[in-house]
Amino acid sequence: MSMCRWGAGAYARAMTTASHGPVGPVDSSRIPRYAGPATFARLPRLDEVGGRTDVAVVGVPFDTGVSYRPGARFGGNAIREASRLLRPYNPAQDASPFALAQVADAGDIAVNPFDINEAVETIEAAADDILGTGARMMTLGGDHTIALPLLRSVAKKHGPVALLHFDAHLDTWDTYFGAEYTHGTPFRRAVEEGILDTSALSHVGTRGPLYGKQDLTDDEKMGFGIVTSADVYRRGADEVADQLRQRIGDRPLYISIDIDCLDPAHAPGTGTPEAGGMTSRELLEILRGLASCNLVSADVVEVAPAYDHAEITAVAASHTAYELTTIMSRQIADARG
Ligand SMILES: [Mn+2]
Repeated sequence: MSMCRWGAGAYARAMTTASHGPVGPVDSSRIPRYAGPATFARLPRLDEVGGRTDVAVVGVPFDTGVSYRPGARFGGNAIREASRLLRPYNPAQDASPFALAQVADAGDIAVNPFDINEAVETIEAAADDILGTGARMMTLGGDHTIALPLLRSVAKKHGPVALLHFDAHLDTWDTYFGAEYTHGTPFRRAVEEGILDTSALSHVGTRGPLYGKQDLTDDEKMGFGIVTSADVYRRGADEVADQLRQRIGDRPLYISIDIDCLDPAHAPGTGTPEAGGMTSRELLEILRGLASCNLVSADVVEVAPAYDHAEITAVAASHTAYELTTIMSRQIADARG
């Protein structure tokens, strides 16, 4: 029988697998990167690894919580498409993340685009299912509303978690137009619900005009420290990472990355851009400096591909998710000894 050289069968056979080890990405020396379905980093789907994985890459196509430009519902698949370029060895962390642990693409959580409350409930329930299998989550948004149900689920498992929030904005506002659940309010809700460890909360990359000084006062009362994008520029990524690491210690850590933490030059494809942001190099270097932290799950949100150019934003987001996945894979491998 002649071997089929195309289609799903050929694609599955080209997945790199160490004997009894994790199923890795499709081998790009056999099937070019631009061919075949765009799972994250060309990794297997969850069903192709028997429904069990150490790190689940999950999309949440939801952007009903945005206050300005919509479009982040398409972010997850734009990141997956850009992630075709990711290669299996990460020299910056001296690790092969997809060989150290099983990483699989768990597809998207299907949420109601017309009912935010129901969407938030659906995301929490789906996250409970995934975390319940023992997997860590690498979530691709979606707008920032989704961080609240993800944090609820993570806190059920780990207790209140330390939070590192990379964003141009505080996202600790109270309500918009009377709505409690929006992309500008998830972390105030999370503090109110007691699911964050308020001794280890930081915003990174903050900048831009606010409604008033009270925004900062309120935010500080909730326990947040702020590393502005100017701080990152002046002090450098290493010093910032050192300071963050000291604040976090060995607490279970959740990292939430709004891609608008980057300057619009590095991430034009987003809903609420602000001038004067970090470079993608600074963001990646800070993350690498946090490799020893106990990262239990993470998200990358607010990629809105309709405003992107040449996949600039989606490429930055895919590399960001890659660094986060590498941190988790290394820790999983270390814990196994
Ligand atoms: Mn945000």
